Amino acid sequence: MIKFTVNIDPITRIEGHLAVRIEVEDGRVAKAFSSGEMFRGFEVLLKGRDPLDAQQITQRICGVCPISHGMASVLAQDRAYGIAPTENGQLGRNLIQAANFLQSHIIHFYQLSALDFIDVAAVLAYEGSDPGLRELKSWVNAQLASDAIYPAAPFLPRYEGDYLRETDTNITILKHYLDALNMRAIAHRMAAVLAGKLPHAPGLVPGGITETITAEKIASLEAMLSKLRTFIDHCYLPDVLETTAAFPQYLREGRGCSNFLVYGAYPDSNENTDIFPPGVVIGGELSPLNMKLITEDTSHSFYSSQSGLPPGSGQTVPDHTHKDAYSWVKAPRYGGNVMEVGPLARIMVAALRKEDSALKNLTRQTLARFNMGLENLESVMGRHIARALECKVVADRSAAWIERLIPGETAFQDFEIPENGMGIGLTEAPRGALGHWISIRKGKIENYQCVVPTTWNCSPRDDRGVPGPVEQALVGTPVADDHNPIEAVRVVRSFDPCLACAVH
Ligand code: NFE
Ligand code: MG
Repeated sequence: MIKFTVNIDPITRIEGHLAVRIEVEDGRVAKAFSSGEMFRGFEVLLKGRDPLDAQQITQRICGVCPISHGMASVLAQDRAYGIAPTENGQLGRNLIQAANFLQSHIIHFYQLSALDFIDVAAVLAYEGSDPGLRELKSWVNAQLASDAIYPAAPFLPRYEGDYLRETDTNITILKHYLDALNMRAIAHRMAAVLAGKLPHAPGLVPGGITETITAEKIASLEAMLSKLRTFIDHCYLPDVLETTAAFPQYLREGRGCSNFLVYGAYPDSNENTDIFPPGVVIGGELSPLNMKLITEDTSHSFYSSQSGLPPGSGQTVPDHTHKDAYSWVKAPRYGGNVMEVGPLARIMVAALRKEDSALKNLTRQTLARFNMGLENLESVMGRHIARALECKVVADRSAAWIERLIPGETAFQDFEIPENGMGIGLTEAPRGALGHWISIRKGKIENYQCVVPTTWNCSPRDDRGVPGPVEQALVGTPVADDHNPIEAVRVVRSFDPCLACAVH
């Protein structure tokens, strides 16, 4: 038997510090270990602070999904204070979250993942007149001629692989790579209209949002959303499907733990359920979410706190000497089960529900068009497709939310902070189910715990030794070359890991 071990450390083109070790036997991954390589300590530094600091401090967990943390925090505080946002406040929150969501998914495909499939070297043959591509071509040429240690970063060095051969497709997607940077700026501006600024938004507060709604703001939101929707419909979604068609083997590789967890997000008073409905899929069966089943194991994580605690009474005591530990990420489990969260989970839950939803209908149409079954989505490309489909659903729905904003009506509901209280805030970040748990005692934060999407997906082994979702997805992946594990990084990146979030 031919055996080798590869340490991919760090994995680039993700957010944060992730190392993955794979043990390959006879050409396929037999074992995988995913390690979050740093400690942040947000749960520790929140203790004893004013509860209203929480939505500001937790946004600093991440520069990619600050809005998701701000949202989970204000939702937890809404519960603790016994308040709910007004209609304008709810619509405003949805739109802020949607804008942050759209930029995250677009950036994930173009800037973080597409270069696993698209050949950036194709730009060197470009003879057309697009100014962005001409500039990129001369920049790459100049970099290659320089004596820099890493010329043409972030494009080179790279793992060599079976990149797409068609020059036209490579060029089209590289052009959209450049356009995507502009889309991110537009989405940030869109969120800033309602949230004050991005990435860390001051306007997101318990009770709603602090910005007032005006006709001028509505017009500017409409103009920006329209550009994003055009890009999603005409570039992002077609590019993902075209990449899938060129790499059909990645509709088979990278299947994960096949259990899925969704908390739900984007409540809409005109609908019977959230735009992303909540639910749990275990062994192919859909069941309602039961929050009491969530616990976090720490037997393989660098914490000496008790293992298996529910987040409401969770502890975070870092211990870099902890025996058997190999990650700063805890291992959340649902009734003891390993769960994948994120776009694929949201599609699975929506598709298995009896009730119709925009997400379910779009998924069904897309699968039928490409002659695929739901099982094909449990794969590397399936996660990219799920991300693009839900991006379209959120963008389309945002147009209706903008129309329903009422100029001049309040978007904020006043409140008082109780001496003692507790609240749970559940939402869906771009990367999956996100929960914040707050307890307040004598007007200050007594305990604050976050269980974060990448904590679920990049978790290490649990108390029973069962590997986390990314570790399971890697097992079975063919890896041909120990110096060039491109197949493995394609699997990891399909989860869009954010380790800054995961270790928080
Ligand atoms: Ni730092 Fe985040 C998202 C959250 S991931 S990006 O999406 O919450 O764990
Ligand atoms: Mg935590």
